[in-house]
Amino acid sequence: MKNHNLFVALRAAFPADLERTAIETADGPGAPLYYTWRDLERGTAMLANLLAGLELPAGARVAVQTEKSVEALMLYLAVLRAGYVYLPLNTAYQAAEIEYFIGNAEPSVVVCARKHFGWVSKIAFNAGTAHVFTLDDDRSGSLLDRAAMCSDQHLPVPRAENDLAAILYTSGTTGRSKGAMLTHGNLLSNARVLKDYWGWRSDDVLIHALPIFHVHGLFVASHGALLAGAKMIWLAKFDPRKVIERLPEATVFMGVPTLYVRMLAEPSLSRQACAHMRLFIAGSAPLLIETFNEWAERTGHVILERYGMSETVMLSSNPYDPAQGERRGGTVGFPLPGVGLRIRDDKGHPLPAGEIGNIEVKGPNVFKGYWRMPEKTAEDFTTDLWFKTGDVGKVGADGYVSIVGRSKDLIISGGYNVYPAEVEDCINQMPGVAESAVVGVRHADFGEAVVAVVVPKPGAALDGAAITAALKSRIANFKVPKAVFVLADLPRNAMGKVQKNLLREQYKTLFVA
Ligand code: MLC
Ligand code: AMP
Repeated sequence: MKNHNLFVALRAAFPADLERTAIETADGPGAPLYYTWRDLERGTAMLANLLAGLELPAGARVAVQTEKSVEALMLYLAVLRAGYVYLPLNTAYQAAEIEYFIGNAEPSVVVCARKHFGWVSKIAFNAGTAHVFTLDDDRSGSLLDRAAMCSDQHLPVPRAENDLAAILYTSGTTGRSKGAMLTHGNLLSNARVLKDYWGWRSDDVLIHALPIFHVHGLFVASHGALLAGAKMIWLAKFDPRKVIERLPEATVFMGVPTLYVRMLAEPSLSRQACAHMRLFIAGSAPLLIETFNEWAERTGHVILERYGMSETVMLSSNPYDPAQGERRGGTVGFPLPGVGLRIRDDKGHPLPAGEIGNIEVKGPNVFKGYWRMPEKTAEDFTTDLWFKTGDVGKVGADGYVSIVGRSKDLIISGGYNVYPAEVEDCINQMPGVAESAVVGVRHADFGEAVVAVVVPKPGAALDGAAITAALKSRIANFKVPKAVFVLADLPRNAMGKVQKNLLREQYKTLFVA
């Protein structure tokens, strides 16, 4: 029987000459470091053997919160190779958030930074995790120490297309995060479609400057390069100057809009610097038309914008091949081959071309459901099994998809999702707080920024700076409001509902010139 393990397909795409460089580090301890394809083969085999030796139960989750490193990428590949389920966690998550994820996912293995071992292991052992390893970005820690003693020969464990490969937590409208269950088939089908659609080649060089705990950096970028047998220039932390310096050696770059905004602010960004590049791709948040136009003027390259989600990987893309159409700013292009995308009104009735409604999708890329949340899963699918994205948009008569808003109460700041309900819950638990409202407002750098309005209880004195400081220890830093206002009350309509649109209007120029 065919082995549908995603690792098998990625491994099959390695070049014949395993001594070629697969990844070159551009920053971090010891840079530049050169990892060959053989290093990836051997390193993932040793890590997979380490996992295999732990005799974990079938379907065991391996939760990972570490700094970005090539070894961390190898760990992801090793989890696939060993047939377990990878669960990446944003490094910004604080103890209470990690406690929820570990409690909810019940991983058998947790890997964390050495400096966090104390509190992470306590949470993990309390939740029943059997093994906690450490991994730092300088290749130290117990994970690699143990893997060094394992064999570098390993046969990828057989997996079916429908077997789980990863769980990605995405915030929920009610404040509780949901684990999106992605299968080997979801990830591989999407990676193959993107390889063809974007014309990936073995002589491509990708500048990888995104975090590897979300869909964009972990799947879209890494799978793209690996499936093409193409080299990556690896930045652990995005630095616009460093990226621009390396463009003359590269052919592909991927980023959230904030990365493009920051590169445009660098005088060194020029046509000449980009002359060797084949493709610039943007996604995860709306790319402003101003950024799209300015980029074309400064570099001579038209950014290709695409659209996706944790639950679905990539859904639509502007064309790469000019014969299929232009790359149109303000749109996310066409549904990818094999992806069904339709627009429905709130009652579920189909809408004609050009009309705005809810975006629903179907395809081999669409996830299996939310981890241990069957009711939530059922709610988010239509009766004919299309997934309700929570995005609002239209499909033009010429087939281009545009996203015009969201029906979900979501803020996207610098490519990270923030659900207002989660931040409000946290603020409302603080002493002296009667209630709060959190909204997203335009931000020149992050696209949107989180702003909170807080109402004190009668007689209580609240201080915005103290609220910010308290939030920093409880939620990831990108969720912490960039401004906190203390007001006597919140604007409400006749029904008593908080009018967030009025707050957005009031603060709309806070972070833009
Ligand atoms: C950092 N900060 C942010 C932030 N990132 N604030 C709001 N939104 C963000 N995204 C704040 C920190 O809280 C900190 O504040 C200060 O900025 C410096 O932190 P830093 O870590 O040094 O920031 P920096 O390196 O500049 O990070 C900015 C960034 C990063 C844009 C490089 O946010 C990033 O890598 N974003 C990419 C996210 C991504 O990969 N998304 C893909 C999701 S997948 P203070 O006050 O503590 O000093 C998905 C599906 C799809 O959506 O379609 O792809
Ligand atoms: P996440 O939950 O992090 O996977 O975020 C997915 C959400 O990001 C989508 O539902 C969209 O709202 C948004 N998104 C992704 N790509 C784009 C894009 N190109 N334009 C607008 N929004 C996008």
